[in-house]
Amino acid sequence: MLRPQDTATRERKSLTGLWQFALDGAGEGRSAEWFRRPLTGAREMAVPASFNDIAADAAVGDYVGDVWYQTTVRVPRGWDGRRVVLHFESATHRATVWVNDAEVVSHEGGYTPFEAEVTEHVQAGAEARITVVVNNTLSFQTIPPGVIEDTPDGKRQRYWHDFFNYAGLHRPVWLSATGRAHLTDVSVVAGLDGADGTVQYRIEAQDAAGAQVRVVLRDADGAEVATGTGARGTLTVDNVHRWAPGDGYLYDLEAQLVGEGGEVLDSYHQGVGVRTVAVDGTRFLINGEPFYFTGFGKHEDLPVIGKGHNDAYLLHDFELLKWIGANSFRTSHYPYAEAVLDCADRQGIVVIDETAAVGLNMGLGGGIFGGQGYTTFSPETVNDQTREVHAQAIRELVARDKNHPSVVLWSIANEPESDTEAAEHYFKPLFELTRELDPTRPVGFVNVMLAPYGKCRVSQFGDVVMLNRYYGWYTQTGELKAAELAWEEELEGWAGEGKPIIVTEYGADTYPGLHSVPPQPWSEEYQVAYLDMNHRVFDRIDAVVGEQVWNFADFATTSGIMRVGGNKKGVFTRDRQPKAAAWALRRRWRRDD
Ligand code: GCB
Repeated sequence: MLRPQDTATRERKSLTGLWQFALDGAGEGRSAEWFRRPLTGAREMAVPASFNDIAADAAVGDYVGDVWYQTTVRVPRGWDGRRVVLHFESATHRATVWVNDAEVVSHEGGYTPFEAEVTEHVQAGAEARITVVVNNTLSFQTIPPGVIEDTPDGKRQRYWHDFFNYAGLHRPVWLSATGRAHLTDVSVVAGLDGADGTVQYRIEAQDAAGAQVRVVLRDADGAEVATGTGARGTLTVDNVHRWAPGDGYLYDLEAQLVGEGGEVLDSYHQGVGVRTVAVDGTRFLINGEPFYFTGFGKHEDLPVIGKGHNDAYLLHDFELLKWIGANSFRTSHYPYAEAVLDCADRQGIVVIDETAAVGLNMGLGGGIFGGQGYTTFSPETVNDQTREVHAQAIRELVARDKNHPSVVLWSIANEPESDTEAAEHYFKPLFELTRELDPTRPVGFVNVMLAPYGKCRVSQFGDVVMLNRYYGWYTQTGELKAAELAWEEELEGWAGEGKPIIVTEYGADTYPGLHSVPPQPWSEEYQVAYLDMNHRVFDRIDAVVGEQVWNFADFATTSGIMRVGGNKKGVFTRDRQPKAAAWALRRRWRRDD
């Protein structure tokens, strides 16, 4: 699947804006065929945005079930005879779509794109009604998992991840047009050969009998540096400008479909960063050079719009990453909007790209300790069907993000149960699948402190060890000396595995404006002292090749006695103001300043 683009042969029309929106508490909309007419009793809803926080109403905020979105779009007159596609960058967690009265597509999984060709259902120059039923229910057969419980307060969605279950149309929606003969996929794999670069490409097309593929690679100034013909091939770039952390240099690969008479039937542009990634013993290499990750686990989370994509915050967050000296982040705990990865590509920020497999661990409640009375892996809970949904989530993630130079490592799950035989059986094939889909990037998963060194049975499958640890917060709370000893001892154990270690989470909840001497948990001073302790430990262990603080910013969670207006481990507040820790990290990460 190719993202909609405006090119010499393609057009796109954005469907972002205000749509009609209705809750379907009785679950009657599908059988009553709400898609056949304007939604009755509808209110307006912004797209892109989570629907939850827009209305000041708990009935919307905590709603579980089907919600309906509807809009009308006038198909451009000039699209007569064109192939028309309706493209959703995401619908959380699943959706079915109708164009006028015709059902055109359904999709499972809240963070990857899907589309349908709708040519036969629309008419150039005429309006089309687009109706989407989005469902936010989580079960043991969804990624992430959850269960619905009936309570005196109504239907409640329970889940084992520590962020609010925002839902809706979180990302842009597009109507786009191509010719009948069109490109359907572009894959690139870059390599280095001394000072030169190589770009292997593979182009796919449909309804293109008799047509030829031509590719043109241009540098950032638009100068042609290599060309090729045929659906597959390798281009060589003399004296290549490498993509590197802090230097997001991109070439542009234009793929063209050329007809028998030499006419360009389709044209698509793909950014290409020429860089290599490898693991060598305990080192993580980018372009053959050891790389040390600094940065954060982030969230897509904002006041009012929840997980809705917002370009202004996108840029501001990247400015703050630069300000603080971060060179990387993890897309905890789901694939982020593609615009985020594009920005990382352009700015030379390194990304650990994660699936939405979070909370496959019944030892954790809402990301916090405390069993929930379920067994993680069993025929009734996380089972073979769940694994297939998980596998599909991996396929869609790799298909979507394979060409991003910023993505250097796949994380196939966050903090699953990993100390049991059942976990080993569940995960082995998923690691194999990921490697088969993308042999060019290392693969890992993020280990939880319930499966410490010596107990984990899944880390054997990873190319790197990724650890989330809260010594000095969830354990040894307020006792940083004890925490330091215990943390170092565990890390020494992992270092003996001979793989690079990235500490993908360490953090302390901090209430902004709370101060104390001596540093007490929840104060800004404690967050600084806690991070300092962690850094002393990391600096003593060579195998540690990265530190990503939990979290970049405070974020919304379900309510609970462990959460004060959400998770407060942010180094920035939810509205992106720095806590004292932000200045401390800046001093450590930006030694130039
Ligand atoms: C974790 C989870 C993360 C939580 C965090 C916390 O280990 O991966 O989703 O938010 O801990 O703050 O408890």
